[in-house]
Amino acid sequence: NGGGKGGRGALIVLEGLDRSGKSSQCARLLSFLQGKGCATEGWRFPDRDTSVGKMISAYLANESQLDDRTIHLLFSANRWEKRSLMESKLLGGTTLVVDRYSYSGVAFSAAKGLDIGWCKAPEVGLLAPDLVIYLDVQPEKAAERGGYGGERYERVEFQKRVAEHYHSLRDSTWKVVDGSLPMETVEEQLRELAMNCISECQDKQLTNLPW
Ligand code: FDM
Ligand code: MG
Repeated sequence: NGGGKGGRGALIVLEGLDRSGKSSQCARLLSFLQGKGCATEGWRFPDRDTSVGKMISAYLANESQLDDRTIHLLFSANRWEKRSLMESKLLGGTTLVVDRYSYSGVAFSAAKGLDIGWCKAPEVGLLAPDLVIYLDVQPEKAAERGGYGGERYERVEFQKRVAEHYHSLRDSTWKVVDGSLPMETVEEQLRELAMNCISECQDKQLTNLPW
């Protein structure tokens, strides 16, 4: 962990709508923490490199059609296939900065009309984040940011419903950051949240998602 105390790493998740700035902020946070000498890796879900991830990627690019529940379970499986590696990294003292996690899984599928309880069920037993940073940006504003890339879900009406579901998922591990502030301001807030989280969770047990 760079601190030399031998504690575990932190599981830090960034969530938010498409074009909320998550990926840029993850990259900035990652290089900041690495620069501080903290063992840190940047992860993202979906992880499009695995065979499950390739199916997800094709679905998102509209190159394949899948039933709503089927794609939901693939997104979940894509986290499950990474769970043991995630656990060993964290226990070994590496902090993970993760771009999207189970909250995306539930919010996006629930926005299609699937039952929330059903959406949460396959996430039970995955590792619980120590900190979830939600980059809060109005769906209309996000859409203005250079537009969407043409993937499935990149439509304002849909993103509005996703935002409502994200809202209902907020719990004590969430910190909401105003993603419409200048990039440097957001970056500064994330640095502080992350540093506090890393030092606080060194001696804390890893737990599973409480769903
Ligand atoms: N997405 C992402 C889901 O629908 N479920 C999930 O479990 C995850 C992790 O995939 F629209 C959606 C959210 C987004 C799309 O994500 C691709 P990226 O961050 O744009 O690659
Ligand atoms: Mg996207």
